[in-house]
Amino acid sequence: MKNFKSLIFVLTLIGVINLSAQNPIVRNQFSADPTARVFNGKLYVFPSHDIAVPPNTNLRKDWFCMADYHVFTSENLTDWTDHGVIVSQNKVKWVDSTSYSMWAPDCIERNGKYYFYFPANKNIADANGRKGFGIGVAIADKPEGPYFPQPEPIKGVSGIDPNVFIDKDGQAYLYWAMGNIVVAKLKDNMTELASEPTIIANLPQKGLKEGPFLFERNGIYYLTFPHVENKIERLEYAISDNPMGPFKMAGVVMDESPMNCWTNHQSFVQFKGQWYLFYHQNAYSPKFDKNRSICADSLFFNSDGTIRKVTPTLRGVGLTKATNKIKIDRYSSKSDTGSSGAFLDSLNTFNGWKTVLNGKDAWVKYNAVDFGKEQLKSVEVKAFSEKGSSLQIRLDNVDGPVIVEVNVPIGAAWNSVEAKLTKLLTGVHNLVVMLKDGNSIDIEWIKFQ
Ligand code: FUB
Repeated sequence: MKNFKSLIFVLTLIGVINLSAQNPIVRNQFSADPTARVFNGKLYVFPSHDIAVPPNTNLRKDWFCMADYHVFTSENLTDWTDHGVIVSQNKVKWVDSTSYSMWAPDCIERNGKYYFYFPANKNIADANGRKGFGIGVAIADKPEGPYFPQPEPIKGVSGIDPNVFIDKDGQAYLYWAMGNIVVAKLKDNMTELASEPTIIANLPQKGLKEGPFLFERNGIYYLTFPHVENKIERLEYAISDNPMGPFKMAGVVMDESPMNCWTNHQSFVQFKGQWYLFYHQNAYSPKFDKNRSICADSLFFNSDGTIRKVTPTLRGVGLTKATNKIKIDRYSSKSDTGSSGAFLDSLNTFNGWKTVLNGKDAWVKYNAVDFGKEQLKSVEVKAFSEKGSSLQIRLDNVDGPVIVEVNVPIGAAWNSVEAKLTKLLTGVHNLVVMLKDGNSIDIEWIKFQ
């Protein structure tokens, strides 16, 4: 037991520990600006890492504070592993290690090497006397690292939010943001520009644009970027038949954040046949939108190649194992009245949420629960109900068959209640958790065995 505890401690220290599925994906630290890539059949996410402003610094309390980068992986979009820090501000020669300015990164593979691109404030002025943001490259033999940063940032580039695209003919392009979106060709060594930077034309002129991410599908080059059309950023895209343009505006991929997060930042990836949009919101920090959390949702194209707008979900992507503690507060849908989610502890939001069902027929629906091959026989529910109450779990939808009724005894303390299923379950199912009578119930999780 002691050895097991030390193993968990060590794994936590180096960051190799499984995280949960659902949105947000990363549940023990802030994460933002996710770039998702598929390397060797595995999904890798390279986000930036928001932290609280360290004490005894002169840093702005109302601004981004970012000192390093982690990488996260998943083979099934359900289980995620944090591989720990790959690049940090105090290990890069050219970076001002007091600036906490490691903003949105990217990573790409070329000829068996992995190139990690990141912006940060420079500690030395360039030939024109400018410090500001440079973009650096760190190189690794494996996507998890170790990454070795180049001693200098890329010459001729000042700006943020690097994104690299390699076309079918092998030509690599670097995109970045500096008020406008800029593109230049990269040399084969991936660390030097091969052409003069060009501002991409025909994009909206009014309102900030940043965070370019370019991908190609069926011969269409999609240049996607956050843009402030109104008050905060939304995700937009333009299309072209050439990675350098000219581009034509094509629409909105995601509207402004319902949580009022000022920024958003996107990447698009196809994994095991399905397209996904990775983005961020401020789910764990509703009052301070510079502490963000990455999310993923499925993405679909129309037959003419245009992108269908994505609505952010709590449920996210990937199957949830029935034998795990299922946080149904990450529901797929809910009744119009009587159902809500709330933080378990608003002072420690990483503890997550609970579901509150209050009012006759209040329900939440939770999709894609994997009961596996073993026949599961019972459910355990962590809940409380001050007046005592009971809930039903139904299959598929609100009118679907009841698979179990759970009585939650009177009491204001969290309780674990078990009940037998009316039928043995295997395979993947959508579940509806519904209040049977009118007394309110708070639910932390449900779990099958
Ligand atoms: O994370 C810092 C900055 O906020 C990024 O570089 C921008 O894209 C925005 O998300």
